Amino acid sequence: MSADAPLTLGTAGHIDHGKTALIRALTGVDTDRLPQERARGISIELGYARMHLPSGRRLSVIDVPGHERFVRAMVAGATGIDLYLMTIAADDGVMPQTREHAAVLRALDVTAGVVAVTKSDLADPELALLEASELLPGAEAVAVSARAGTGLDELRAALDRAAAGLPGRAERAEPARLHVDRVFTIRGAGTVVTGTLWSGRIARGDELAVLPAGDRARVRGVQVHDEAVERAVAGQRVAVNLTGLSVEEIDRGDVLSQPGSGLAPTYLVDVELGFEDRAPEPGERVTVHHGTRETPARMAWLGGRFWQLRLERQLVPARGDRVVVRQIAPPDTLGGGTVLDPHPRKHGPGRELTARLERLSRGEPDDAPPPEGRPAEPPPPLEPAAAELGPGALALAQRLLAAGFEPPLDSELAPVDLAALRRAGVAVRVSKTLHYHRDTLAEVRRRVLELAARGDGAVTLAQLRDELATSRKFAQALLEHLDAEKVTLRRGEAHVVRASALRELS
Ligand SMILES: Nc1nc2c(ncn2[C@@H]2O[C@H](COP(=O)(O)OP(=O)(O)OP(=O)(O)O)[C@@H](O)[C@H]2O)c(=O)[nH]1
Ligand SMILES: [Mg+2]
Repeated sequence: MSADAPLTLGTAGHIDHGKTALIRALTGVDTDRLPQERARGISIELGYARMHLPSGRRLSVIDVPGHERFVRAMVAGATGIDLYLMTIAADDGVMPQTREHAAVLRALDVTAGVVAVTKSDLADPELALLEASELLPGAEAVAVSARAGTGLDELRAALDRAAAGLPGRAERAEPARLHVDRVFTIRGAGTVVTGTLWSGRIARGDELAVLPAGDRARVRGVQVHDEAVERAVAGQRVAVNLTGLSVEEIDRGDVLSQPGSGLAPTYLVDVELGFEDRAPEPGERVTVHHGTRETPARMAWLGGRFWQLRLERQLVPARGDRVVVRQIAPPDTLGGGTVLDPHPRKHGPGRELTARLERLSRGEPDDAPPPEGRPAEPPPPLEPAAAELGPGALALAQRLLAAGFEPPLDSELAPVDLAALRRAGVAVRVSKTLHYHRDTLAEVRRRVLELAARGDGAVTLAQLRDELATSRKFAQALLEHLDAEKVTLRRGEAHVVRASALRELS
């Protein structure tokens, strides 16, 4: 353990409970940078500041928005933090997002933190202090006022006590990994991404892989809180200037990792979960958050506390990572847990499987062969004919795969690469303007057959749209393609699955 190891602190709490004002009082930094944030008086994006505690401990602060519509930003911000600063306004008490943020912190296993009862110049803080001890037992609670400047020293001391037991991440010998939370360009510098460095180090000159697409980029410069550094270490807020990659080729939610780290995108994850008030129904559609990315998913129950998450968009998890599971409508946090197997096969419950998951849950090495089942990942993307594809075409294949059910328009793609991919059978024309990766189409076909099997043997445009969580435009192109491929037959509104295709299911 090192008292020097940098830590990341995340704010939490209901809208308007004084998170941003408190961070400004503690650090001098106004984390609401956007004009619309200043105009509306609410936080929309994640904000960043740094803080030095009296002990000398350095903290990177992530200030999250409290609005119920921005919980996904809160989860993305909270995902790499070491400790929390929960605010509860003295004049308002515990409110829905106070509870939901507390649930997210539990789901992420962020157990160290402090509660600030804010606005104690407006109301007696006693009641809110009591509520705090019920909501987050074990956390110190301090009454403060950002306006009057009271309680700030007590709060800093409490933060120091909460931080004292935390080892930080810097000394873990793990490959570099950063979950991107912002991407932008700086004139003269090019593409810059920011995020919390979860593990490892990033230094100027390093080559990094961008997942899930698999592109490579080189690090031209590294900054920690606006200061250029030779290298950034785990636990720090980092801005990385990348060469060889345009802003269009990288998104919030992507993962920068050291090549050879073993990280790979996946549509399936076996997890161990705990829930707040209710467990999802087996088969329920939920939102799964991991790192700074989220995706709709189906919950397949594996028995006990074990589940398989069948993801609609790929995540890039490692064993031991935390995930948050949220209800789609009305949005609310159900719970969360730990990734046991980031690349399982598609399977249901089974005695051998349970025994293996129990072993993984205890942290034992994963030496058992995976249980029998259908391979989770689509077959290896490239056939012998495709082995001669150039780097441009390979990158395009990855891009199509990563785009999932919503591929870019042909007009946005390099025609030479697209033609090469089509010849190799990797890209398949689905409409006049769209190509899909063939693995994505295989997934669509599987989903259509499943949907039809659950219903009356047919699917409608609206059903497929909802199933794939996409727009009518993509769902329509896909259904027309399946009609043309003789998987389905159009009868009015319905696309009836043909008997020949149905046999695939049995
Ligand atoms: N009187 C008083 N007002 C405060 C205090 N702290 C914050 N406020 C006011 O409360 C309002 C909301 O404060 P913010 O800091 O923006 O709240 P927030 O939690 O960051 O809000 P979101 O980020 O939108 O969730 C602002 O008008 C602040 O000036 C305080 O200690 N005393
Ligand atoms: Mg705010």
